Amino acid sequence: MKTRITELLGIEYPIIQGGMAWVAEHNLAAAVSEAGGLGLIGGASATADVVRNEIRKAKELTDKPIGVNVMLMSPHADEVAQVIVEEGIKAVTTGAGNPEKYMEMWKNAGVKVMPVVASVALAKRMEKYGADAVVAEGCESGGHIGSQTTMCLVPQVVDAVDIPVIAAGGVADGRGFAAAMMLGAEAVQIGTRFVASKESIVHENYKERIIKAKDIDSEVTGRSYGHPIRVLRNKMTREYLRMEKEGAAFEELEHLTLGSLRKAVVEGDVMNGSLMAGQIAGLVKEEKSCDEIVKEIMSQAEALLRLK
Ligand code: TUI
Repeated sequence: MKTRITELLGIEYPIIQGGMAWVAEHNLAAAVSEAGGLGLIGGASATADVVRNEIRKAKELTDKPIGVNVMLMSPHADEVAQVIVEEGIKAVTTGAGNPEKYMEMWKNAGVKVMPVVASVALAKRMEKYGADAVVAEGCESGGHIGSQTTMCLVPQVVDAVDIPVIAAGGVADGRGFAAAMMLGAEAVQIGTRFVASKESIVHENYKERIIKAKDIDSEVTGRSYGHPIRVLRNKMTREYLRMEKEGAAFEELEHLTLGSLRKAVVEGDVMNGSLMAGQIAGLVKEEKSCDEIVKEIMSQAEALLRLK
């Protein structure tokens, strides 16, 4: 399937992997790229050296294009932005902020820039500053989220900009992919389904929580301080939401979640860890390889879109 995104990135299928903190490392990125999508290394809060190392390891596993996600709230964002240029990365997504200050450097280096946006206003601004595409991410997504749903956000962003739009949030199969195309998107970004993939290095306990998740199993913590994060419900979220309701101070809440994503991903602590996942976790029923996931989504979507 050809769209402006497959042309822009030189990939076979318009499927982009989310740049998930701790999860989007070299094995996953290489597997998604090998499957014909665009795999990404998630910069998260890692240092420039760690990101550089991940990029190099991914390149040992695949000759296909890989991208990097820059988490703009990271204290290391400036150096990671630089590493992208130094390592010859050709595609970047950004999250949790406004990447304006890096745009000129990336554009001059021939990097395709695809900021994640959660509003029409930011999408328009990104287009004005030279973005090649935008990822319109609805609040069904896991992790740090905006307030608008994918169904409402995507068509409004499509109408507001001329650059191609990638839909994110709530997509995990061919039906979600086809629906995103109907809304005017030219690719999808998928996170949760890849967290539970065979190549994902996430602890088996975390994958099992995704696979066993029901439709209503995610919660949003941190709304009161303007940092809403979607995770699967557990002991930590119950405690967090109770404290949040009682008006706990930001520092107290921060203390509760300190290192909690690492706990979930590395240690498999499903009681106290941050099990970041989108609402679509309820649809993920099996651990499959990235290649199986991409092929299954594409064949289901192509049948629905009557391309065959
Ligand atoms: O960034 C994400 N998802 C993430 S980042 C993350 S790691 C993290 N850890 C602790 C605290 C915060 C983050 C986990 N999940 N998705 C992309 C995304 N970007 N969603 C929403 C936004 C966004 C929101 C507001 C982007 C820009 C924005 O406004 C910027 C502005 O200046 O107007």
